[in-house]
Amino acid sequence: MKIALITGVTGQDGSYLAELLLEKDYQVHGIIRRSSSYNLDRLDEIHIEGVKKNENFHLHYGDMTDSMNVIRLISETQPDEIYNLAAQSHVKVSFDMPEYTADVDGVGTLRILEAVRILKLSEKTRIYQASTSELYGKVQEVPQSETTPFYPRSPYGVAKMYGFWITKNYRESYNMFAVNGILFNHESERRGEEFVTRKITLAAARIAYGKQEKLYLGNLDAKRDWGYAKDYVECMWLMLQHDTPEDFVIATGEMHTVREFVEKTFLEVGINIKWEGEGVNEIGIDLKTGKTIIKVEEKYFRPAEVEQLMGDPSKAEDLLKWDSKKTSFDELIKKMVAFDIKKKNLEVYES
Ligand code: NAP
Ligand code: F7E
Repeated sequence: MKIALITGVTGQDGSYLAELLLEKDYQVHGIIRRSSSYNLDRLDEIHIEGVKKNENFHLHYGDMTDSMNVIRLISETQPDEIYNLAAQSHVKVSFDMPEYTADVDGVGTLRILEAVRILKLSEKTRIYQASTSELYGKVQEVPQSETTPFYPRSPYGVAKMYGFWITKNYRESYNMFAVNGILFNHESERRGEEFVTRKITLAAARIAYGKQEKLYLGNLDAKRDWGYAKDYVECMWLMLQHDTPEDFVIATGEMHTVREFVEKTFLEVGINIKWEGEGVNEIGIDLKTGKTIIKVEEKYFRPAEVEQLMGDPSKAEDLLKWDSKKTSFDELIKKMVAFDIKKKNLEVYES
């Protein structure tokens, strides 16, 4: 039985990855943070504290800022594979908490790599580092591939840039199987509610059921390459099964605006949006009722924006036989909206 250690197991990707690895008969160890409120909801399929247990799934308290804890957990679990998914992953928040973001997302990666080296596990343990399309930031070419130069635009992007290079450096210096997955935006029913896609699908469900008046958004013209998280975690696993340690771009190769995401999502709940005005004065009107249901709010703008991202997934398609077209943009929206309506996450909500 293979042993995997997942940092960030309570996150969107960590929870899907844990399920995938359990299906593949792994012993899965996940690191969770101590929290005063329950933070294991995304693990409900495989674990409910004190209620439901999977004998191959083990949770341990830890934190990426605590080197001794990281070393002890790796020593105790002796993993064949480590998936380093833990991060302060919100780009806008990284402008408010740049030092913490650097510590967790940048130096945190070093802590994992150095622990593996100190414990003399370099030959046994393969490491996946959750790198990101935010490395491309102010894009230097379109689409972005493994050879496109980086130009990060946020403390998050810069911290992840350190994570990317230190992973590559340990691979080259110590011959470790340590790889970067340069993943473009990927979303799902489990996406954090403060990311734009989930904020929109939840708001559409609530507005359609009369539980919310308006949705406040930032830059409607930002363009992203949005995929489905469940498809992307499969690729993380494939990268660690590959013969040689290599970095891969994971993306759909399609780009859409936030505005388009809004329009399609609201259509899914039967609302046609008409746009009026410009910039911060732009509003989205429900064509049928004439009510303003979308407003632009400056507080959601970022000090430096990543205007567009679109990846070229050909290397992963060729070498890993990964299917970048498995879930389409429209299917992704349908899944998220259906979940948010069914979940009836529809308690009265003030933005
Ligand atoms: P997420 O939902 O925000 O999950 C982040 C995870 O990291 C959570 O489990 C969180 O724990 C944990 N975490 C945060 N700070 C930590 C700390 N100091 N010590 C230990 N754990 C900590 O993120 P995601 O969307 O699943 O993304 C997974 C990884 O891929 C992240 O590294 C992200 O930066 C990267 N990435 C994501 C995307 C995307 O589009 N989703 C694209 C490219 C790269 P709590 O639950 O306790 O907060
Ligand atoms: O923003 C714009 C915003 O926060 C997408 C993380 O998983 O993917 C994610 O980072 C776009 C940006 O994701 C709102 O300005 C407009 O241009 O959903 P997001 P992100 O910043 O792209 C990358 C690949 C990661 O690695 C990150 O970890 O949407 N936008 N209005 C808004 N964004 C938010 N959050 N909220 C708004 O109201």
